[in-house]
Amino acid sequence: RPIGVFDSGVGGLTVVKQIMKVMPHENIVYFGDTARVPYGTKSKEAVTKYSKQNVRFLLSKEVKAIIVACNTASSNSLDALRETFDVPIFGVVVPGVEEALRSTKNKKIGVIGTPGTVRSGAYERMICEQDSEMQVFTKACPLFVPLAEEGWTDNEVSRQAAKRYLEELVATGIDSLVLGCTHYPLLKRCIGQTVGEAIKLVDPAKATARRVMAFLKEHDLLNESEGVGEKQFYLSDSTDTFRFVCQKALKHPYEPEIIDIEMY
Ligand code: DGN
Repeated sequence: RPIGVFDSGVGGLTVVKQIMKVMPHENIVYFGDTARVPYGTKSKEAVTKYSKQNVRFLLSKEVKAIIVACNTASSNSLDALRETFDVPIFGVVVPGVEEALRSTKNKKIGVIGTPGTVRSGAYERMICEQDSEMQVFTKACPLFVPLAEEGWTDNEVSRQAAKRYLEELVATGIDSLVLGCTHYPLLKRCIGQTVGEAIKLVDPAKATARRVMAFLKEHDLLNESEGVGEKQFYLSDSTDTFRFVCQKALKHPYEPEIIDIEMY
């Protein structure tokens, strides 16, 4: 059975990339809610309603586990999803928190994400639960999502936006910066150049893939057969950005299928 992955759009492909690296034999069903993107500026209620529909769709594909490859949905809706559905569901926030705690030396962590993720306070809460001496500085960077979707990942406009968004965070003295939105790894080079080498960028996707692998192994669900796992991609609307980002993130022109998510 496949692993199900969903995001509000194409950002989750950066998580698929890490799953494919760590678990190359797994079959994956991906759903990108391109009709309703962005989630990052919507209310908790709306994000939870959409996320439930996305899970129902993935369950119709008989997935064995689900990864919420969207920080906005992970930080606002994960509890509601786990209460509603009887399938193992993984978010990206907890692995991101663990990775950030491993990375920081001076106990000052920056987190960037959508307004929805920052508003939820999920990262600060979980980081400080683990270690009350941690200082967490957050900043919503909403323009990074359309920039990534437009393919403007490293030009003068993205550099200008990065400078405006990140200047204050750099001044706080953080030594680690969590890319708390699955679109942001697409802008990693631009973000890295803006904050400088002294600040380590933390991408929760890698830790998420490792966590899911450990779970599957422990429950004898890991597909360790030979060959490359089958990948299926579904979207709720137009596919243009998907094609571009898919090529960039996965280095392969996967052909997506459009479905009506309101049916689920
Ligand atoms: N990729 C989503 C996230 O990780 O929060 C957000 C994209 C969006 O909906 N703005």
